[in-house]
Amino acid sequence: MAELKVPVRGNGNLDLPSTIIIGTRKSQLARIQTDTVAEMLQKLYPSVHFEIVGMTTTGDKILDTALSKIGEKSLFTKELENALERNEVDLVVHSLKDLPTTLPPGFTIAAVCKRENPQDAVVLHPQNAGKTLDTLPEKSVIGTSSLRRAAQLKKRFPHLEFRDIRGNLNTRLRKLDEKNEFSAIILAAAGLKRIGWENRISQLLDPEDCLYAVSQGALGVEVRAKDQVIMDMVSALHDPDTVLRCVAERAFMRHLEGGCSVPVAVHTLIKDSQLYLTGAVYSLDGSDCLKDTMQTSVASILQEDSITADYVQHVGITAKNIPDSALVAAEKLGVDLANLLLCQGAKEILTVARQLNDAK
Ligand code: DPM
Repeated sequence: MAELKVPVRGNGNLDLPSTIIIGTRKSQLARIQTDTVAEMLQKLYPSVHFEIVGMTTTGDKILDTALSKIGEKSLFTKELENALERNEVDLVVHSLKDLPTTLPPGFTIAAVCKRENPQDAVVLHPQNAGKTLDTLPEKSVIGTSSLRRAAQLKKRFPHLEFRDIRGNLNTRLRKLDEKNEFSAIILAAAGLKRIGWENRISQLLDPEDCLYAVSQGALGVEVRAKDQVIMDMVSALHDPDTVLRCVAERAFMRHLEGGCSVPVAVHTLIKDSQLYLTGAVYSLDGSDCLKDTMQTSVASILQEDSITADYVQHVGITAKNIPDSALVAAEKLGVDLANLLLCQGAKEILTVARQLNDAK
């Protein structure tokens, strides 16, 4: 079949590949996320044939251990990256919050799609319908294996108890509904919405109750960093505001040397060309907390002329079609806020949290 020339944003005309293979994990959420991205790409590039290949990752196999205890950072990404490296797939769709802030050499995030609501949500056991975290009885057990959620909520709702729950979204909801172990579980609203269970959300947690995880609610598309044609094609999916927020959040996390295994949380907002970043670190029980907010101008996002020609990465993200000055400002904001908290003792809080969690 003759290849059509389709204009690609910021890059003139390109010779498009005839087939693009997309790798995905096999969970229902991963598949839905991958299908969403594949559909957006198919609309942009009707002449290209998109094929989806499902794969199992280590993270899908280890179902009995809390994520924070597994140490290995690229639990859900390694097998998919191996397939990318071997050219078995050309792109991989992830929840951006599961992607480490430092990617292995040779890979980059070529698209960050418009973010869903990044807030955490409460899903109640059916017998608790109508209740909130405030009104649940003393010693009600809440399921989460996120140290970040547990730390913040223990402090804010001292009458509740927190217990690990693992497995993909389907498994967790089944564990909640079919057993009487948990009164409620905490999950990302974005995942619930994507999987069609938005109606199970009884409460969205505001920033005062629970700051969210770095990049929560955003999808990232990982590619081979040398594959400029694919990168340029996929870059059309970048949502500029989401990119800037996630660059700031990821830079904050990376500079703190945080990860899945420490309680680090954020909140970001873009208003009148100002990017606001709130970041916090917690002890495991939430009693120690360092939290601050900083802001920077990302006004240059409106000036097309500052777009660079190079494939520069910012915390693993390549966004050639977004002004580099705005990306630099967002990254610096994350680093500056991390430094501010480090000066106040963030490193000590995180070190202790890590040690206590490892010893559990
Ligand atoms: C990471 C965490 C969790 C996931 C840690 C955190 C939650 C683990 C748990 C890094 N990845 O949030 O503090 O609750 O035991 C994950 C989910 C999504 C992506 C599910 C969820 C979907 C939402 C999204 C698991 N990764 O958090 O409810 O796209 O952000």
